[in-house]
Amino acid sequence: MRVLLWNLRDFAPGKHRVTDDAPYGGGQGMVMKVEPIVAAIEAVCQSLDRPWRVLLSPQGRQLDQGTLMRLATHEDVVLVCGRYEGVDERVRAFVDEELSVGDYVLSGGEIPAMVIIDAVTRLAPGALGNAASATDESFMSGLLEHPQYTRPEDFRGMRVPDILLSGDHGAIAAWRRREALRRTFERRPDLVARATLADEDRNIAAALGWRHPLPEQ
Ligand code: 4F9
Repeated sequence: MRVLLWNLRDFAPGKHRVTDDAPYGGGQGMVMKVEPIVAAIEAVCQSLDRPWRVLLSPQGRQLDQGTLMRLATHEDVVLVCGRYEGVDERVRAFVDEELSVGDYVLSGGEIPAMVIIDAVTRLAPGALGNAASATDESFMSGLLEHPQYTRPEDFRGMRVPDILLSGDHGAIAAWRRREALRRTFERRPDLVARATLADEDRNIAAALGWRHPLPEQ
């Protein structure tokens, strides 16, 4: 996989290579101009077969693992970085989708673009640990991770749960599943409705006192 960086200012004419301007209608801040952004998108896409163009902006749909998996299926993804004050509305006609990494203010879309690059890179076939974690992630799909421990067995009296030292792989898998469900129920009840659950998970949910409907499989 390759990551190429393009500087928007290289697509802005004039000595000062200006990429922003005052908003029509007045108001605070500056707006990213449409011509340099569209010139950049067109230049970048020219040599690509079927590029997928993404605008990073707080107005986009929020990124999730499913969206990242879909992005990973494209041969080429073009990440267009806006600014918080915003890009000219007409830019939106030149991208395929608009994505946000969350509801907070950043100074630009560059760090959100890096979030996508990192998350998509680790999905690529051949990425370190990709085969094993893909299997785990489909099993655990939509749940938080179970608690993890490594040496030492005892840190200032905080002991690793005995079950993890037992060598009983079946019991360990069951414990991990239960703890993943417990964590998700406690911390992210919003994820439960969309998670992929096994039949056994329904019993675990009942044992954990989960009183809400679980997703049908
Ligand atoms: C982009 C924030 C995507 C969150 C772009 C300022 C942004 C952003 N997700 N903030 N420009």
